[in-house]
Amino acid sequence: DPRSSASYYERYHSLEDIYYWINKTAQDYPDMVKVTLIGSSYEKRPLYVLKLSGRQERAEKRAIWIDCGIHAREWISPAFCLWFVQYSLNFYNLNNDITEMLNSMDIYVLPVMNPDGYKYTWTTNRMWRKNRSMSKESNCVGTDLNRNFDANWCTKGASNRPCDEIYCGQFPESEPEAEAVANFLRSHKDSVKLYLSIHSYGQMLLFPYSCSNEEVPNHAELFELVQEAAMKVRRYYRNNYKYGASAKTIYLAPGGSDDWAYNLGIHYSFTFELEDRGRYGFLLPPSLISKACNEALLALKSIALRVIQKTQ
Ligand code: PAY
Ligand code: ZN
Repeated sequence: DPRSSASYYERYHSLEDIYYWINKTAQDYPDMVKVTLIGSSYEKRPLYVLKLSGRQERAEKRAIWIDCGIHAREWISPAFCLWFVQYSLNFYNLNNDITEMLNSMDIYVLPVMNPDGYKYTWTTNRMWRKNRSMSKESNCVGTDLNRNFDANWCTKGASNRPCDEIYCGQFPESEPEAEAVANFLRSHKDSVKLYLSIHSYGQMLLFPYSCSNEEVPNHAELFELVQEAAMKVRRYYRNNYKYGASAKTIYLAPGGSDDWAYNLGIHYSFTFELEDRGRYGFLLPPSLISKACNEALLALKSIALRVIQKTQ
């Protein structure tokens, strides 16, 4: 089985391969993985979420949400979700951090939030960012799913022009992919304590707000979490990640999923920008996947274990 070889995770995979992988992973780990359909894309492709659970059953279990592939061209992002799932399943009961994570929290993983766009980057345009929805007023295709959430929707940092890369869509959650994620989180908001959205590139650990220059009430706490995670990445992988509130660290990005999740009440909400810093940008070569994933995994574990302590 090619999936059990490490090199499977050191390559990028087509959407069809990823659907196959989801199915096979669930079959191979029936006691730890459940697959749920949370909706479908504009072009009617399924949006599957894997729920990872340790074997310790608890009545009221907290949860982590991780989405990958909100932007089509950021291929390292779905690659990270696959890497993370495989690592968690392989090292449960072998690695202390993973064991503690999975015994304390269920982990929901959406490997490809924008399957239509991802497919399009494999077939037609490698640099596509948005989804593939048609608008009535224009011949241009696609809405930026990270501008389509209801958080200062379509203000400065987003565009109301369908031809733009940061087009916010017709109204908040106009896109089925954003709506599916928002519906899932609304119905799980009491259990989900940590929200994580994986992007590239830039090497940054970001937290709300993206949609305004205001500080969130627990700014200092979130800052400490990303600072500690970045310090570990620097120490173990000799790589520098910037960290801080999104609007001030990168730019204003209203309508993002991280801010929306925060305002819903998930007060540990983060966006990771994985490798690199621009040498290859979105075209990160497969030989660099493993380092990019390992350092992001270290940051994730650092933050998740702290959140487990804090939400005890
Ligand atoms: O905090 O929501 C956030 C991050 C904002 C991202 C965005 O949606 O614009 C940042 C960009 C991204 O990953 O999409 C950064 C990349 C390099 C880009 O395309 O500009
Ligand atoms: Zn992105």
